[in-house]
Amino acid sequence: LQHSSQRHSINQTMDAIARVKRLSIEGNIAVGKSTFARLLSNAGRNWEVTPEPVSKWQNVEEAISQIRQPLPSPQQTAGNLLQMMYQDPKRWSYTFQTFSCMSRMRTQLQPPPVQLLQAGDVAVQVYERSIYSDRYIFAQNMFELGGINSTEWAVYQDWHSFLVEQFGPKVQLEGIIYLRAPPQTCMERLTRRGREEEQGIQLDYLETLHKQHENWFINKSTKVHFEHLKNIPVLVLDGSLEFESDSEMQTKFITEVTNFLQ
Ligand code: DCP
Repeated sequence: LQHSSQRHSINQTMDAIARVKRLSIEGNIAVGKSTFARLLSNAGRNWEVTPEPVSKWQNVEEAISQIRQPLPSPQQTAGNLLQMMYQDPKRWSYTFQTFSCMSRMRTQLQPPPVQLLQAGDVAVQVYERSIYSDRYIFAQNMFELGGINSTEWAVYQDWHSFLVEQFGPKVQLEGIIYLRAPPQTCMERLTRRGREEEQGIQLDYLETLHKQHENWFINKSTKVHFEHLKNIPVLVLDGSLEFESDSEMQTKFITEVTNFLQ
């Protein structure tokens, strides 16, 4: 009996997954992904936005203790991994990329909320970034810059591919929205928002990340390893526009995303 009810719930989950379209919003640091995600959360009642778990990376201990028992060694405090990575990239980039991808996998594996599935024929789940940009934008960039060495890169790619293959459709995306803007614009926004850990970031770092985005989404020269990503639809939007206080532009963006989903 337990077996058949388990099977029933797996079938329900798989059915639910099939009825949800999953999109990720991609773009350089500080381009405005969170603002855009908030905008999309108002696009329809069957849209759900999952914010990026940045705060978890800023306080690793708290993030972990919410999931399981406190860390085994009380004398040592697990700290602000985002800050550690920017202060000492060679020491901490691999650890950071492991933890950020893990926290995102955990989020992407959550089943879609029930109300989302009841609300309409097509439910839309929007993520800020994805386990794919973690790998093909950030980790790859850090490897190319020398913050991740070739052994760490091999290990990262191995577990990443293994987990994506194991989780299958649950972690797949149906489309990508690329908020595209010049690195200089992102630099200005980054300085304006003043997230403490990021204050040492230089324009040339944003330029390398911009190149990674362009290689994947525009030039299509990034080698991706998963079938579902090879021809994934990409909607490119002009992220340099200041849409936060422009309702006409917001409507235009929402229409573009809605059409993209058809
Ligand atoms: N980061 C990283 N590696 C990853 C993911 C993120 O180094 N795999 C870093 C870059 C930023 C911080 O984490 O310092 C958050 O990055 P995002 O660009 O994802 O988020 P933002 O808050 O900058 O997005 P936006 O301002 O566009 O909403």
